Amino acid sequence: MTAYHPTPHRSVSETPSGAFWIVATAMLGVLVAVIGFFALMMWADARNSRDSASTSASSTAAAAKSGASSMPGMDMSGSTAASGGLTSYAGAAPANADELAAAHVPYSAALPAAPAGPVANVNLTLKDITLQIAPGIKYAAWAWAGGAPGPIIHVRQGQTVKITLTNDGAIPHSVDFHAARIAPNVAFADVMPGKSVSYSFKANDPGVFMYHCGTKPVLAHIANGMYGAIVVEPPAGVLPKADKNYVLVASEWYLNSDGLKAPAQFNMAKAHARMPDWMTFNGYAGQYVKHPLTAKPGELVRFWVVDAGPSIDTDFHIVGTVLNTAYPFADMNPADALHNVQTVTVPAGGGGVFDVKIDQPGLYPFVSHAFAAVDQGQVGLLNVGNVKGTMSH
Ligand SMILES: [Cu+2]
Repeated sequence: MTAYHPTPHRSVSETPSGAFWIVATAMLGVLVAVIGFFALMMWADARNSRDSASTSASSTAAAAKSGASSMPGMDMSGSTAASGGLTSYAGAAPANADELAAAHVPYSAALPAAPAGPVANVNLTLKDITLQIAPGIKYAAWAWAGGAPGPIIHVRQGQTVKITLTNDGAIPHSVDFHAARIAPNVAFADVMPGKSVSYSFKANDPGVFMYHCGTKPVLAHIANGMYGAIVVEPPAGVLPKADKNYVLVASEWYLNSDGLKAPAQFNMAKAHARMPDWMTFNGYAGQYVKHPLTAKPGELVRFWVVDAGPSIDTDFHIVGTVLNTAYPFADMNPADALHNVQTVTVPAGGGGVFDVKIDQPGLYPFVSHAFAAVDQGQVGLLNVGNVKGTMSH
């Protein structure tokens, strides 16, 4: 905080130099102060978004600290040649991208049933795995045994959630549940490769919550795919009964190559600069455009949305309708809900729940209306009434 000096010329004006030097050094002082100010702003807003030697050194040190310096799936070298710098690989696609999109098996967005009884046992396995994040785009992820996001977890308010986390990855990981009120230094502690850990918490707070690996550097672990959603459903009767429940986890991907031939890896410089190559719902660009979610006309469709980030908010919007009821920030108290609103922000690390009833058959895109996100893949379709065709909105 010392870089900005409000009176940079004071000491200069006190010295008995010639007028030229007084003016010249005063101007230099102002220049230094201005540069210092902007340097501070850049540091605060996008730490080390450029490939500087210090970026390289600090990133490598951070990686070394977590034992991650030589891990596949993490390019933290910071050098332009190795990491791709800030080159965008958005929109890269092989010639047969359309075929690949059609053949892709979409992540199931349907909310699974909550287990019965007082305890919900949840087993999670972390794994280094090569994923497809867009048609023909391979990414060497640190994720879950089933890919990214991790499994959708559904429990009922008041149930005890018993988490068992197994680390099948090559470096330490952990799991942080936003739905828990628990000492994080104990429950969310690092688990060594090959080891497991268990902890329990009571799901007293209803909503949809993020869970994620909280091992440092957290930005890299989340961006690599170590996130998911847990729905804590309030008791029957609190919310109107939904005919369809869909869970969407929004996230960003930062690539060090196009991922067409060899799998891309994580690019820390682009993550710091918040310049994703791809943005997705449930881990794969545009998967519900080719494979739409479905509803019948007049059904109550409930979207449980988590924005895993790591850094960019999701402005949830459904084209062609208005959100009948929104539970912003996944505050499930009906008295706090909003009605008949167009777009609601889901913050990075937060959730939101949205009810819609659509009478007219058609194809209704759901998007983050921060529209760069749509171009980068954060778009899907709700097919109401089993209509034919597709659209490219
Ligand atoms: Cu991790």
